[in-house]
Amino acid sequence: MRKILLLSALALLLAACGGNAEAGATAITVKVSEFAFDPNPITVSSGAPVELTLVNEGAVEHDFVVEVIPVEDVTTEGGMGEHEMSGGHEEPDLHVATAAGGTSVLRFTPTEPGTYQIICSVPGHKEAGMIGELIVK
Ligand SMILES: [Cu+2]
Repeated sequence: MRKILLLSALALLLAACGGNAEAGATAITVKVSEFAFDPNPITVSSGAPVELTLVNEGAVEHDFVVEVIPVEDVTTEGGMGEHEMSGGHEEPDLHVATAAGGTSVLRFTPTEPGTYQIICSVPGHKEAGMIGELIVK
């Protein structure tokens, strides 16, 4: 009995300390390089907060853009801020840019199931095939 209590206490402790994600968020690490997102597709759940860490393993800057997607509670951390983007001038619903060798974080809660296109908006990258899929279940 004592052992079981100890094990459940340990399990609670591990659950509380799991990963660096904010409480309750699904943590996903996405590697970017020339010219791909990994993993691809990325699958998340509607209504559940997501913490996406973008790790740039490439030699140039890359970003993560979903132009139109119903989302709530969007925040970014460690991004590059203003940078040159191809396409329209409207700010996409999801966007974080990462310098070569850098890391940035994008947090959001998707609210509508569907399949959404991810692109890297750095000029020429989408055209080079830097396209992915975000699946919201
Ligand atoms: Cu890119």
